[in-house]
Amino acid sequence: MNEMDETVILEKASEAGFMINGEAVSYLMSCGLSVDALPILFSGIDASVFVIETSHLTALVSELDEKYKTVMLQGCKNAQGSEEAQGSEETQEMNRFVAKYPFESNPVLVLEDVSDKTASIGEYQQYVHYFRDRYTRISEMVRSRISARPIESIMKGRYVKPLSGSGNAEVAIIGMVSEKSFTNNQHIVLTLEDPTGIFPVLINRGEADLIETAEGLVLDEIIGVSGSLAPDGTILMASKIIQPDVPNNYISGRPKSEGYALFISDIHVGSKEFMKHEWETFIDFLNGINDNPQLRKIASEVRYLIVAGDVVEGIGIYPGQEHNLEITEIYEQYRTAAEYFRRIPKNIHIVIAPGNHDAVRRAEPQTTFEPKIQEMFPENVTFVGNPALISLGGITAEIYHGCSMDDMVASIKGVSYQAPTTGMIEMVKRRHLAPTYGSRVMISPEKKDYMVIDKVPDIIHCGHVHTVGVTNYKNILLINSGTWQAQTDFQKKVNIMPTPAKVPFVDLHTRKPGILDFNCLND
Ligand code: D5M
Ligand code: FE
Ligand code: ZN
Repeated sequence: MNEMDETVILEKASEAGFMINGEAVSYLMSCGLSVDALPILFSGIDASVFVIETSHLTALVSELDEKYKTVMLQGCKNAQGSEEAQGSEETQEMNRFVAKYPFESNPVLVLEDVSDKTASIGEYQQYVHYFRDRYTRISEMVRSRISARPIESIMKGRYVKPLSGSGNAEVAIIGMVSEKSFTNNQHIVLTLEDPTGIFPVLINRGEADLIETAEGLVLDEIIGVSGSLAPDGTILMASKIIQPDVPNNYISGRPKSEGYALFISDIHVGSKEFMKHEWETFIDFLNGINDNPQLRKIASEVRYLIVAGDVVEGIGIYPGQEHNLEITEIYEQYRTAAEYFRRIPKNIHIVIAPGNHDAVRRAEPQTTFEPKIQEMFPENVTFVGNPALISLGGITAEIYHGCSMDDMVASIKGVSYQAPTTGMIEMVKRRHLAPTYGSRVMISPEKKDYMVIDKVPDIIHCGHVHTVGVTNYKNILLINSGTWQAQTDFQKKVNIMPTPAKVPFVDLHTRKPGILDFNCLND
């Protein structure tokens, strides 16, 4: 566990998109919080704040003190040894554990999911359809953020001649970044493409801000560029780059709800590194078996458990995996996982989506589990594909396992495995869960692009990178739910440090997030 020091505070503030002044840093160091509390704390600060001052923090810290600090630290204390304490007040209270919300009061509506509709045949026409759909939907979002009047299509742009004497009139084009390169003089040249053609854009090396933005662009994302045409009309000299993103003042119309939703992923049942003991402590917690009254109260009010993929370790996922398997048969892995899920209280509505270790097609969007697997699980489970947009009694959540994070860590400065919400912010900026086609993520060109973030959800939930992170970005709660698998040899080699056995949750009434920690060092 990291020590709370100045560097960590600055780092976490920056991950949350803020700067922080010296006084506020000293204040935080004096509060005795756990490092895990920082992202939650910063998620409560309004996005319009630029530099965090002490005054932004005091109320949030006192709230956190009562509500989340202890919860985060004590998730691991289960009621082991309570047999000796038979008859004690605590045991009696535990025996009275009653779930507050019956299953019928915890509806899940699947708003979008490819599972029943996959029609990909991988032919050229299919690619054309796929990219046209992506372009049409995202370019609309860009259009609404662009101040200059965009040229209707790139094809027409070729015939726009700068008026003589007013060569710097502002024009704009919207297109997909199909190439990006540095010239010998360190300018950046982008090729933008729309359904009608391509057009080059020059970003002058003298414009430091623009260069930084352009460096962060990834292939196949859709942007708008405004600027002036070069005198011969063949290239656009950029003065502004516009990503679709979400408006700064975005406020969702989501209704107030109540109870709790819990978010997990990457359980990896069947792996030798699967943390059985911590996982069982979590299942006990859900059943009210825990010696912390605050946790028992939360458990009694849990309505939803969302699982974002990698339910099992799978087989044949990477070379040499057989040495890491405790259960070597895929259906046996699912039977074991299903047994665990049968021990979860029946009132909790569970939603399960697949990940890259699960036994579904590898290409994204991934369809859901075959009936043979679904039948093993209890009736309070709803299966969806990856990604899927669901509504939890009115609060919308986009679930995506998160394989595109591997691409983003590799290609975008500032995106790291240790701070998984940094990658999720990049998804929102591009309004796309996996912008780059044909890189590490295998994408199947469906007629519709299911990875476009069309309606802005209240919550985006990813997994895959095995680290926990919670951030508020423009009123969207970004959650990465970590893992239940200890560090593997592969992860050791590439220096990935997982943060296992932690469960992010959202209080659906206050919409505030928290993290439960089931690491049981002393049990
Ligand atoms: O992914 C678990 C973690 O390992 C996640 O942080 C990504 C990382 N990972 C997985 N495969 C690769 C490759 N091929 N290169 C780099 N990093 C990788 P999981 O899906 O559970 O295996
Ligand atoms: Fe995983
Ligand atoms: Zn994964």
